[in-house]
Amino acid sequence: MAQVLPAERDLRRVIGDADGAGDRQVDGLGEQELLEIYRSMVQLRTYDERSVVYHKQGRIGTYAIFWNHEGMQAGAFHALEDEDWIFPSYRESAIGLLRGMPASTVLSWWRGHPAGWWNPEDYRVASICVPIATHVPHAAGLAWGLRLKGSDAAAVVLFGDGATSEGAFHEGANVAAVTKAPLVLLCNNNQWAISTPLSEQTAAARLADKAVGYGMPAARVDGHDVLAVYEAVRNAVARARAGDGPTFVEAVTYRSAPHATADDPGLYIDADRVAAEEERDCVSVYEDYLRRLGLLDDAAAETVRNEALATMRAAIETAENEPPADRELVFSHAYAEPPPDLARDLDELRRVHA
Ligand SMILES: Cc1ncc(C[n+]2csc(CCOP(=O)(O)OP(=O)(O)O)c2C)c(N)n1
Ligand SMILES: [Mg+2]
Repeated sequence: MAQVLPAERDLRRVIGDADGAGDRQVDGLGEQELLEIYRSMVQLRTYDERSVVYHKQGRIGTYAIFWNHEGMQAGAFHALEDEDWIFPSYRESAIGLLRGMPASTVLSWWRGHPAGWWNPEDYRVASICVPIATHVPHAAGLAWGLRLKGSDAAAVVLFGDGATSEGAFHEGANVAAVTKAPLVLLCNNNQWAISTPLSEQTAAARLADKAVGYGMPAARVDGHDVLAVYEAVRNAVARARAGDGPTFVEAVTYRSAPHATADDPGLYIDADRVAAEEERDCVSVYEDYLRRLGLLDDAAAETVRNEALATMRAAIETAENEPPADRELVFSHAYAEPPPDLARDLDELRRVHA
């Protein structure tokens, strides 16, 4: 049977059980805001589900699935103001959609096409980071810079449980704390780093405990509860804006999907646990909460889903209609004077494709 790990019992939640026992409401979130959060979750869910289909159809390359992480992403996003920065990992590749980035841009990124590049400043969304944790120091630096410039904007950096074992995480966390950078370090503890379970990743009882060593506070929430993530990140951002420095937020989730489309988790994952997580996924849990408040019915939910689906269908068409990329771009923009071996490789590329 699926297990609830001891470390998961004390998680902060806003949404109660299926009967509404324990439901809370978050101050400052009215009907419109609650429905906006729902639209964001459905947008992300639809992006993710369609991407798996597009991958199977050979229309995008390897794809890092984020099924059941939509709540932690949307909750964090809605806790930010428009001027705040987001540093995503590959697991949050589509978070830019919530800032108005076209879905075709993100699909192009997964197609390895230059139309998938953007200017981070246009959306306050940094490049999707694939090397584990290397964006944590970047985010700390940018946040520190915002503070030095007198801006009251903040930044949030999203990374996984595995990232907390990387040197870059520790360096970024330390610099952020010492400089009182307005940064939220948001860890998606989905309990797996590809096939490495959390128990083999760390000897710490909770990832949130790591914050103590840097002199920053931490919050630990149910990452499948979109409003619990929202509340924790909003508090952390308020603290950042007040000049009090960074906060570590551990959102405890569970990776129910393969690591990526290239992975076969059947070899290592707990199938019962996955089935239990699928039963109580973050989008359905939030839908039920909104229904209990009388804010959502079948027709409204269907309209939101259809809008998201139409966006994705148009986006894959746009991405596929991009003219083929200039192959030589791979060699551009790194060196003013390419070293001889790179120049030889470029000649070879031209010869092969002549
Ligand atoms: C610096 C670095 N080392 C190794 C890898 C290979 N790698 C890709 S994903 C991954 C696991 C990361 O796990 P976690 O941080 O928990 O993130 P999740 O995939 O669960 O979102 C590893 C080791 C990498 N991308 N970058
Ligand atoms: Mg992980």
